[in-house]
Amino acid sequence: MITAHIGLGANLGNAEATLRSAAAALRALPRSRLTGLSSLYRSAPIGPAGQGDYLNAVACLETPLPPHELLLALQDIEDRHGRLRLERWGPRTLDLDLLLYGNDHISTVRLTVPHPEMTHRNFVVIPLLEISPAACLPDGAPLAGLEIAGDRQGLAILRSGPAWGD
Ligand code: A4P
Ligand code: MG
Repeated sequence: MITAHIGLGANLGNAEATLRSAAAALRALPRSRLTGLSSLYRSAPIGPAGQGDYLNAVACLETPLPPHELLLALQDIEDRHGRLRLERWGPRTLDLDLLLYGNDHISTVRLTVPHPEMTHRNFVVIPLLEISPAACLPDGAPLAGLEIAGDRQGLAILRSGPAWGD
């Protein structure tokens, strides 16, 4: 089993309902176990101007799925939530990013892990640290040591607590 961290993001339609449904789909992945789900955050959009705020969360999954199979499973969940790939960094109904896959470095045409943008994004690093405070990059650097880990600009907790039952 490998511990994988997955970033969830949405900024179109009923983003909260989409992320709840995506979390349920992650929970249902074969032979895998969802061991952590961060609070639900509202975040200011990064990318093209004119798009609405995002909702973001991070999930932790124990899984035997190899990384490219996990990516396919994530893309299948995106597709089932009406994901349209239109514009890089543009608005989307659901975006699932494979952030960390154990301590692996992966660099293929289809998959780059750690996700190349993650260390610049407070809406990834802060939720990830909420569920995995000791998380490190493959080179051993603790995520908690990143400057962005202390930068809550543009970020607010919308629903806290396990599974957003608040
Ligand atoms: N791919 C490579 N590595 C990965 C990985 N680690 N995880 C490939 C997931 N996919 C990965 O992705 C394009 C291709 O990336 C895939 O086919 C896969 O083979 P995509 O999701 O279709 O395209 P994208 O999301 O438009 O591009 P990208 O670069 O993944 O964008 P990001 O980084 O996901 O950014 N602002 C806020 N506040 N919150 C957000 O969540 N998200 C984005 C999207 C922009 N601004 C945001 C947010
Ligand atoms: Mg993506």
